[in-house]
Amino acid sequence: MPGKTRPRILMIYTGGTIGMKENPETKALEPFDFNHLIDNVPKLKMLDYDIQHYQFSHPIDSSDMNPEHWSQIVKIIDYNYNDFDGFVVLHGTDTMAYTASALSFMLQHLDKPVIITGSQLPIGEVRTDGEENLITALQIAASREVDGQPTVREVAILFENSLWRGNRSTKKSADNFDAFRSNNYPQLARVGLDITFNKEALWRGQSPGHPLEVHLDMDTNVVFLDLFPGIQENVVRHILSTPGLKAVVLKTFGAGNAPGQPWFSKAIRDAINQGIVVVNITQCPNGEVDPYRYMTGLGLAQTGVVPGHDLTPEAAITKLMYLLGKKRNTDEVKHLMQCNLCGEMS
Ligand code: ASN
Repeated sequence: MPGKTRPRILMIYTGGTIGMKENPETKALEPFDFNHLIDNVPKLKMLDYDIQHYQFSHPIDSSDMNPEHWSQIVKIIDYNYNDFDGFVVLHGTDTMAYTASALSFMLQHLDKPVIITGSQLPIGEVRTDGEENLITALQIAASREVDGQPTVREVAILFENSLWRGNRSTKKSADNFDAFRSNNYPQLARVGLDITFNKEALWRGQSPGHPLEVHLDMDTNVVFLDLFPGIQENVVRHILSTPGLKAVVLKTFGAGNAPGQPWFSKAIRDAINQGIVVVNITQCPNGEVDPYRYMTGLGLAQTGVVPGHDLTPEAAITKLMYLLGKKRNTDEVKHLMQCNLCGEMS
């Protein structure tokens, strides 16, 4: 029974730099198979865990990740849920924060750890960060409270010295080992000589004991509209009239402000009148949308734009895919975008 015996962990290998090798001709890094990865981490045997693994038949660079891959990961976790204490997903860093956010919505009532990790240098390189990340991720996935319950009961990203909530994380560096950050939420754990959990920050579900509920359909009729000074009406109108478009994440200035020109408000109002959900998040890495602070933000709220508070871009877009995939109507989507479903917003 999970919780009493040797920790049973399922590793899911999707690809990413951690398992890559250099192509001898092009010298570019390419995904490689799982055995190569495992052979390079002999220390795994020092962990007294029962570790099983599952690998994507074609490991990918995470730039190729898409909602079908997310569904595949969710199905594997669902199928093995009762047989394992925790799950470690090995994943490329480029879209890791999107996958972490998506999985947090697709795995409702999760009460086991799903720890996503990867690396900046391939596991075969002398200075790799992959070995340490993998071992720490496994230790976190195996960690239990005194009552035998898992310490982490959510989707989280382990990278370098920190454990972050998955749906609060963003990739912050293309070359530092310390590559992730959560700008609006504290670390879930600090990794130093010990792994010190921040107990108050860890997610504890609103309905403990509720069975896991998985959602596989993500609706991808969504888009980011990133504002900049000088953005043109024809560009905005073109994006908003994309056939089949159902929702837009509007990335605005500062506390949620947008140009006050009448053409802009009209373009947004026309989209909303056609049933498109428009969610306002800030371009600033830290802080949140406050639609009442400036006239330029209030104007947007008055056209019916939904404040996205302190959602990350990754969480905002995947939450919309999830809610639209559940066939929620427009009013429900607007309402739920402002509710905290699994720790994604303050
Ligand atoms: N391009 C790689 C990926 O996302 C980057 C990495 O894993 N560090 O798969």
